Amino acid sequence: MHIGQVTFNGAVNAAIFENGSARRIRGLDLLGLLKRSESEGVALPALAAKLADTSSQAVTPILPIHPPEVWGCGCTYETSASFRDAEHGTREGMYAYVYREARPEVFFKGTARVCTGPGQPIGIRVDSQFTAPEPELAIVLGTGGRIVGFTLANDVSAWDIERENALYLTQSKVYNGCCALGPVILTADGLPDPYHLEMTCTITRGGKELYAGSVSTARLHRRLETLVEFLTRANTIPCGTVLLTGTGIIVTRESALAPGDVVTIAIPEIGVLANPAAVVG
Ligand code: DO4
Ligand code: MG
Repeated sequence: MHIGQVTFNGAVNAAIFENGSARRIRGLDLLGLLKRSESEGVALPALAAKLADTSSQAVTPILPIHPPEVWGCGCTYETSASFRDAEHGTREGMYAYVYREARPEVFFKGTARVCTGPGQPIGIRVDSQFTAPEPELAIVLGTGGRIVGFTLANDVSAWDIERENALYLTQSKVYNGCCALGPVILTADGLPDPYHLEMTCTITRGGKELYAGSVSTARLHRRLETLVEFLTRANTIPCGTVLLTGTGIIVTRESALAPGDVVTIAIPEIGVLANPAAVVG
């Protein structure tokens, strides 16, 4: 099932998305629906089906969940690790180390405050000359790290700030509009095999394609359960936390984001997430 959120009369409502339209779940946003499914012990798709309107409306999806926390994983694809070691000229293959070793890179990406939904602007920091999209499969987690669904994410990052010094990672990763999510969440029962998904990413400028890339999640070097296990080790995450699983698509220097560029990320089973870029001061 595809679920997400819509706005109706100024309120955010959870909704089921099917055949291009949405059936609203009145009085609950997606986080509220997820918490209620846990407290009632009912599976999320079953509760959504029970509470949704019978009639559907042609409304566009917004941010599919307002996550209390968003975390990111890094160097989970070889392309991300080797690019970063080469780009940063690391002495000891710092990123290769993280790719190889049992403990993955896990970093705090922010809260709903920095998240943006389909069609909404993603941020280019005013002090960055090389901001890049990082298209990623994202997991929506329930209490205790249970995987309840999947969505698309753009872990927008100021690569020049990250490259200047590893200790600047937080500033390269966390700022206004740094995380796009959506367009909807595919519930876990609808995706028994998340390791064979084809993801594509394009950047267009003035209507012309500037960059196109793709990756299969078959190249993901970690099990999703392993990423969740490290995230939740000695770290009690709240229900509705979103975990970004790392990028396998590395854009070129020529494709550094400029205001007005549109980044489009797609996985057919989940949907298409498109966002224009804008400078954030
Ligand atoms: O430390 C670098 C971050 C890596 C990352 O975000 C990724 O591989 O997706
Ligand atoms: Mg990333």
